[in-house]
Amino acid sequence: MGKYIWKLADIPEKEIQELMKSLSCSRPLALFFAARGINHSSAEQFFKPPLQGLGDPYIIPGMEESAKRLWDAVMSREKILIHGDYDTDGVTAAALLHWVLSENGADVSCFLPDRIEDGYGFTVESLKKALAENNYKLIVTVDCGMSSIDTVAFAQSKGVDVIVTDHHEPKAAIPKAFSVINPKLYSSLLDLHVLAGVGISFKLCHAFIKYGRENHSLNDTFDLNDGLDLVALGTVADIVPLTGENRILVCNGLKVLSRQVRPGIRALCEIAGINAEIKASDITFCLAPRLNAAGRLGNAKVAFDLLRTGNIIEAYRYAEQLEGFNHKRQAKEEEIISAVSAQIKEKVDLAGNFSIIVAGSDWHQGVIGIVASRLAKEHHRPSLVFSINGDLALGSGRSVDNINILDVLLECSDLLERYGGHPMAAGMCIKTDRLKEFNVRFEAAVQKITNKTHAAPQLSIDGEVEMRELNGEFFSLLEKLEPFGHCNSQPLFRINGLQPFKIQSAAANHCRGYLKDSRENIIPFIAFNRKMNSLPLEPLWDIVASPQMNKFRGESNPQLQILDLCQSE
Ligand SMILES: [Mn+2]
Repeated sequence: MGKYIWKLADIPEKEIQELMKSLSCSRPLALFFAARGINHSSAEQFFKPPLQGLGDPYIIPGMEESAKRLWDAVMSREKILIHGDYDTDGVTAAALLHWVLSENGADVSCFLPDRIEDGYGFTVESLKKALAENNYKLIVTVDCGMSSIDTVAFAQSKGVDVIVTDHHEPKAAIPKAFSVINPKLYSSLLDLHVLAGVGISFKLCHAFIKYGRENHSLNDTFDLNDGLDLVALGTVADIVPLTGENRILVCNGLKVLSRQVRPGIRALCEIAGINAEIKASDITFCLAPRLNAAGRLGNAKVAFDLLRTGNIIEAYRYAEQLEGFNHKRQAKEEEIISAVSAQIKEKVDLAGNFSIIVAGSDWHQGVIGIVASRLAKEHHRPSLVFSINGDLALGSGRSVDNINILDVLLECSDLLERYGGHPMAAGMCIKTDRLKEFNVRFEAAVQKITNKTHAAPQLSIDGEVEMRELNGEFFSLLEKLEPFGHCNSQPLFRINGLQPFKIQSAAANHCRGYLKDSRENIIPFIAFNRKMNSLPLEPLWDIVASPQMNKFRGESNPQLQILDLCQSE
């Protein structure tokens, strides 16, 4: 077997045959659809996700009253404050709402907390800061606020209305705000649980425009669709499923983004070296890291200003600042990684342990999460990175499939000052002198949950195909299956009995070559992070691979990207 556990989608062949007939499509495409729960009736919308497919924003409770409240503020010139977050989702959510409100006559400002000074979320301290500066009468939170019970109570007691918009999991207590807009409060809105913070912000904007047209004779010249570039950015960056309404928002948003109308987007793309059509992967690997770098190493305000400005000269200045933050982020990351590697070599028994915990003095808080995520990926186990600052240590943890890190932390929660997050990612704070005991307890909790078995990572495979089934028609349709990302990964197939030839190294760590099936069909392949000497010596391989178009010097050719392989069974 290869590096991964190969997990083939288990769908009866009869169902595949029926899909092929009803969609008149090839077998690989039917496998792709079936593995992802797409059927005859949803396939058309999958290929061409229409904007009309977006639901009425008013179906989310609190939406219509909030739209009315915003218009009341516009009409009476009340000052509105948007309270966002420092990551790309929070910044784009804030920038979108700020753009829509200010273009329609609102007196609106924006506050983005500082990761180190203010910490995450809508807090009493950040609210006091904001109120000291201005006489706000209405605050809208985006991408945060769900757990800000005290802050909302404080605001309302000062006569400030708060509209909470958030997509984070609600806890037992809900803030008593003017309105709380979060589809996750309602099981009937399950379809909308996929939305990111910026997706909910878009819904509020949609409701605001709708209310304006119906009640304030707002004319039709304002086009909300021009803001879909921001929605695509935040949605892809936040790693929410690219299914349902997110697919509609991102597909259409990428088209707007690719036009690079917003000066900030234009400047950022130029600095990031993107000059073609923008794909979801460009957001993940090029745009989001630069926008996030502001909140990590500098101030998220720079990312917000970049997205807000209408001035191209200003935009280039902000983009250069982001580039600077990103370089600094990379340098800090490498610095911590090399310290961490030394620590692991010296102190961590990788074979005997089921988790990794490392700690260092004053490691940059904005970067430890990225380091934890690299460790979890490389060693495939829950990984925590602590930055020790005097008596307290702040930690960031990342987990792997099937291990809910919150469950693990709950087992040692008596040692923690506080913790929170998602099943795959969490933050925590602990007294430094308790770290040692925590290491032992955390490892024990992971051992208990995993039953002391090292599970290899899995590859979810759409099905088994013959190489000849991946024909020109299939490759020509590939683009229509995009955007690829969370919950819509690239098609992945198992293909058996292929003969490799003309294998050569590509860059330092990769290799490429050709594959031939028993009928002499030939296709090139690329295998990343595999050196030639790690390949099976046997004449025939079984592979797990993604078919893709290799774009090089203006030419586009089919190839297979091998993710895993072994000798033929
Ligand atoms: Mn978010």
